[in-house]
Amino acid sequence: MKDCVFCRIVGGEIPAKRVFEDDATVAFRDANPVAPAHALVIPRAHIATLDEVQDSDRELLGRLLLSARAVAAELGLSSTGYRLVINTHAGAGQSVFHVHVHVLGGRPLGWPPG
Ligand code: DGP
Repeated sequence: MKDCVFCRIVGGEIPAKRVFEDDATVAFRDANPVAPAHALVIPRAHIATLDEVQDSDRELLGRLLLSARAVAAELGLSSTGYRLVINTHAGAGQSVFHVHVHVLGGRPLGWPPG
């Protein structure tokens, strides 16, 4: 989608520090990290929120999680621990409307989240 910042990252129009990619997903460092390790995993295809994901995207959802796990390993978080977050809609903090999985780690992560 032309005016989507994450589509433009996928297309290479906006630079990002990529940490992982495959045929279905791209992962890059978050521009406003809230933890020492903070990356985003996105589908190459534009889907605005988790609520727009279709039953036919079932495999893609699995691919996003597997990519997030690979990103966590790449960032050295596999033994220390990490958290995956999908903010869905503005009320939950979603600010970019291209579905994405936050991969967070590198510091103690409190529970419940804020
Ligand atoms: P959320 O608030 O859950 O929609 O997360 C969106 C994240 O995207 C937020 O943590 C900041 C990050 N972000 C926004 N624009 C850019 C960008 O142009 N480049 C990168 N690397 N991250 C971005």
